[in-house]
Order: sequence, then structure tokens, then C-alpha cells
Amino acid sequence: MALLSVLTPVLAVVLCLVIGFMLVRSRETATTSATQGNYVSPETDFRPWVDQDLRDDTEITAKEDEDGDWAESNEEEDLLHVPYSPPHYPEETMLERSKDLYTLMNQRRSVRFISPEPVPREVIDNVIRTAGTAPSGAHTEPWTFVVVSDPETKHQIRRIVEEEEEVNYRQRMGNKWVNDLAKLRTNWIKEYLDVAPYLVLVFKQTYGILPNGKKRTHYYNEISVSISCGILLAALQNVGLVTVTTTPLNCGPQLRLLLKRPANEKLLMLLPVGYPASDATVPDLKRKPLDDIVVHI
Ligand code: IYR
Repeated sequence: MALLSVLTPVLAVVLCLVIGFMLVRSRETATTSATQGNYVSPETDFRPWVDQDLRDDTEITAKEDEDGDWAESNEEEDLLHVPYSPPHYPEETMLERSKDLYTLMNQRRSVRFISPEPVPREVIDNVIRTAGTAPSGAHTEPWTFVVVSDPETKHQIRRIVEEEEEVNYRQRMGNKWVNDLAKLRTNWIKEYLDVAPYLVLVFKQTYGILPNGKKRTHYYNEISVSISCGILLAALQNVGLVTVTTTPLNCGPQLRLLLKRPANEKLLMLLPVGYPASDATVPDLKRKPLDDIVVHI
């Protein structure tokens, strides 16, 4: 009995440690499975958010750093600096151009009803070229644009996206998110993935590979690729094409494998591209006035 009363506090401490350890482990598993894009059990209270879905293997690569896989520096050779003199417009012209671009961009809408009408491939090439003019960290140009026009591949993409999106809408996103989207009338059925003549899948390269096989740091890769997506949207608008910016939650790894992209590439955005369907509708959204979005100091 005496031994038991001595052992009880020890047992209680051991029990607490075991429970604590198990809790930490279960949290780690939930986070890892979400970040790796694996299925998240609906029982876990974990609500993935786009940022988490986009988390890449920076933690892993930081560890690999010690293995000497990384290049010492991104510097290849010295760069020539050359004169730069783009047009300097008179103020009147500037005003007119600023208005014209605003008018064009203000007509841009996310369109979920896309026509199957073919679009010239050269136009898409030029749009992608334009997106590739974006600034990037240390000019690493950390983007890959996968342009899919093959109907069978488009259909496989649709199957992957719809299967995951159904789980997203039913379980992962949670009621608040689904309710917030109700007014946009979106759901997991994505007909445009079959119908649009092109699907553009934008991948961010979380690191590069140098000719000597060493890894090259892609500084600010996510913001760089995001900027290029913005330019891509403007380029599409400029030629009268439409798209909807989609970030299919939990689909990245499967789509990367389907499209045979390497492990350093993470899906950032999926854009169906084409002309709007003749009966396309969009929600009657209003944009915030200038005074609500600008602060002059
Ligand atoms: N990715 C889903 C959900 C979705 C999320 C947001 I935030 C939107 O503004 C619109 C949709 C989908 O594409 O349906």
C-alpha cells in the first residue's frame, strides 16, 4: 500500500506526459497532412485556408541546406547595366492612358461560364510572355505556366478538382466560408474545366536547379508569381478573354503529378481561359470607391 501511495504521483506525471505527447503528435499530423495536400479527416477540427494549402517545403529545404544541396550564391556572372529610357508622356496623355487602362480593367470580371470557341494559340503565348515580364526576387523568374488544351487532360483535371472541392465545400471549408460564398453561387461543379479551350496552371518554383545540380534560392517566389498572375489577368482582359482565378484547395500535389511537374513546383493558381459564353452571367458586384482604398499622407 505504501509503495502504491508513493507510485501514484509518479504514475500521474507519466500519464500526463504520455497524453501531452499524443496531443502534440496529433496536431503535427493534422498540419503536415494539410500542408502536403493529403486528405484531412473531417473529424479533425482543422480548417485549411489557402495560405496553408500553399505552404511549400521551405522547412524541408532549410534542413537540406545543411546537406550542401544548395548553391553558395545565386550569382552566376556580373551583369551589364544598360541605359533605360521608356517614353515620357505629356501629362494629358498620361491622364488619358490612366483612364483608358482603368476603364479596361474595371470591365474585368471573374467569369465561370466560358465558351468552347477556340482561341488562337499565339494569343495565349503572348499573354504568357506578358505574364513572364513580372518582376521577381533576384530576377529568378520562379514561374511555370502549364497550358492545357488536350481534352482528356482537361477532364482529368476536372475530376481531381471536383473530387477535392466537394470535400472542401462539404467538410473542409466550414459553414462560415461556404455561407460567405453563397452570394457568388459557386460550388464544386466546375464545368469550365472541360469547356474552356485552355486551362493555365500557374506553378511557383520554390527553388531552382542550377546546371551543376545545386539548388538556387528563389527569393520571394510566391509574391513574384502572384504579381505575374496579376499581369496575366490584365493581358487576358486586354485581348477580350475571360477567366476565373481559382486556387483549388488540396489539389496541388495531384495536379502536379498529373502534369509531371517536378517537386520544386507548387500550384499557385488554375485559370480556365476563353471567350465568355454568350449567356454568361456574373454577380452584380460593386467595387470600393477610391476614398475607401487609398490613404494619402
Ligand atoms: N475554391 C473554391 C471556393 C472559392 C473560394 C473563394 I475565397 C472564392 O472567392 C470563390 C470560390 C471554388 O473555386 O469554388
